Amino acid sequence: MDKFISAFLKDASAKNFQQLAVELLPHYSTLISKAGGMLSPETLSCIQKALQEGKLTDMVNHIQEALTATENAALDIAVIGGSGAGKSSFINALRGLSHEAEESADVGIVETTMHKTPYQHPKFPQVTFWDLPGTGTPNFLPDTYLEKVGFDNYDFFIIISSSRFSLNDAVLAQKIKDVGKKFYFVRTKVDSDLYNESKTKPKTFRKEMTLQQIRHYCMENLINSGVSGPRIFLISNFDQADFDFPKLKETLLKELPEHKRHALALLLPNISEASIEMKRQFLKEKIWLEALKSAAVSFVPFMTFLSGFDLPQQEQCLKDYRNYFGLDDKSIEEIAEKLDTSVKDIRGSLKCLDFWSLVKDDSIAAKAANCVQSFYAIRGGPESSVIQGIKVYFLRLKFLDTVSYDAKHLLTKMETVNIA
Ligand SMILES: Nc1nc2c(ncn2[C@@H]2O[C@H](COP(=O)(O)OP(=O)(O)OP(=O)(O)O)[C@@H](O)[C@H]2O)c(=O)[nH]1
Ligand SMILES: [Mg+2]
Repeated sequence: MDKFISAFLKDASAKNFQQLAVELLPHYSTLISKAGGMLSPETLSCIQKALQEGKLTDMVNHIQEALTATENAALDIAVIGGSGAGKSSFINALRGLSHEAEESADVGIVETTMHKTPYQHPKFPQVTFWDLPGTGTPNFLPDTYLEKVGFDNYDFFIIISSSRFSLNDAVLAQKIKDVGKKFYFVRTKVDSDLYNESKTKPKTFRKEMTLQQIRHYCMENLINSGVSGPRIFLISNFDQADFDFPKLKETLLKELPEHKRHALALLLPNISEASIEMKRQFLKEKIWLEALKSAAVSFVPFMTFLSGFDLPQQEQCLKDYRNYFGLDDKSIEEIAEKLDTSVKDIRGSLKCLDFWSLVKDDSIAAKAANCVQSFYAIRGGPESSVIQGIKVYFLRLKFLDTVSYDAKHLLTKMETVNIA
């Protein structure tokens, strides 16, 4: 059990709450991923203050508000670049779609992006990628561009190029900055630059040096066009685990408002153990917040009815986790096809599909009972909502660990096949 929550349940004295208020921030920092958590410093200090003053109803409300804001957060990502720069491929990569998938953004060698086109994420409808006409197209006029595309609708802008960035890109970046939004320069197709360089200069070719040259060239070019300290991410849309793609994702997460991080973290494809682990951490933080909320609720008279152990809700939670980690029924079929094996075979290797065996796990009830013993001591009798709340905490952790374990297991299988 999380030591903060058990300390909370053990002692309802004002002195203990004050001590926990001191420990809240250091403890929270151990729970979150390196890309940050979903509570803003303001929310954290509100929760801390409520705890310090023993105002548990306020504490519950602050946590609930943060959870609701996270759940309802919409994310709109603008992707801008010249014709053929790789905008559609970038969007498809982040949406976890192959270029041939039915819902994928058109990818082609002719100029296919003439209008602003929204692409909703197939699993997260609140997330939309906007494929915007590039700065190199005849329609581009820097002075009116942002107005025309409705800049206020986007959370951030990705400016894409597969060669050098143009003066128009630099002008646009400055205008994005002026309206108070964030932008990121993304240089695509570095895989083909490396390939070409290795073919033309087989004796002197060094991967890191070529990448350094591309970075330097893009930087210089943007600085000369008036962008100060540009940040450039070198990527291949065909390999999200390589080059600066992981760093780009981490930076986007870090720089998003806290309540929006969750949406982006969950949609990022499971391309590496590190990305599965990051997703797990975000979901674990949410489980922790829900448990802290139910622990606080249990000390507030008349609030206990809020928590309960609702089986359909737990079943839905497991389904959601499977969805987040690409282990839903449709994804399993796709994986079986990729691995050239049967769906039955894949399903047989996964532990997360058996809801009942996970729910029936006796150790969950035992752990929950153990945890709430001290709570009885203060409240003088079994408080079913507390046991249920704690059971939900253990159960969800179990779901999460099982699903992420299975996701890692399948990732290793896929990597083995790719290498073979
Ligand atoms: N090698 C390599 N090719 C890429 C990469 N990204 C895109 N491509 C290829 O570049 C071509 C153009 O990619 P798109 O994603 O259609 O580019 P776009 O910016 O959407 O193009 P328009 O819609 O015409 O403006 C396609 O053949 C892609 O397969 C990459 O990172 N590496
Ligand atoms: Mg396109």
